[in-house]
Amino acid sequence: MLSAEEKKLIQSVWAKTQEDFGGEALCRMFVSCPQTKTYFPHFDLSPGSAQVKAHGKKVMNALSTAVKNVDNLSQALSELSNLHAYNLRVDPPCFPLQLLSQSLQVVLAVHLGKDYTPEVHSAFDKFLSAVAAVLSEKYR
Ligand code: ZNH
Repeated sequence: MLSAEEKKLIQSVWAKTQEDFGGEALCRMFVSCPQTKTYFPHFDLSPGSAQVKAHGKKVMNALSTAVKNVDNLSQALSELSNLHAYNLRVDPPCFPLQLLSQSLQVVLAVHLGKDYTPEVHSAFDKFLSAVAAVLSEKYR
């Protein structure tokens, strides 16, 4: 799992993120893997869509909760994990989850510039993998 140092890096860098990073990450995911759009048939997915922005905020808020509860992710994200496993059935779970994590890392790198050091990148990569593992742990 994450070292104390990595947790500190994530917390300090998370404070520099903005809600609209989520929408940007979603847009990147939709472009890099158009198949992921099929989970959002009820959304307007055109550039600048208010629905994508709103959904991006929800994702960022969920990640804020995860950052605050990094030692207790399973419990903190339990409801979200149920939602993805039982209702949304994002399948196969690890593939789109990884795509969104990668998209978010690119968004972080673009916006944070030199603050997104190799150490921060590495810590975020581990953190997002841990979140993805929790979101997919209830799949059967
Ligand atoms: Zn998800 C939803 C988060 C991934 C798909 N999500 C959701 C929400 C949240 C989230 C918070 C909201 C909930 C409520 O409302 O309650 N996700 C999340 C996160 C992640 C994710 C954090 C990672 C990291 N998802 C994902 C993916 C996909 C998805 C990858 C696919 C592709 N989700 C989804 C859907 C939904 C959600 C479809 C629903 C939407 C609506 O609204 O309808």
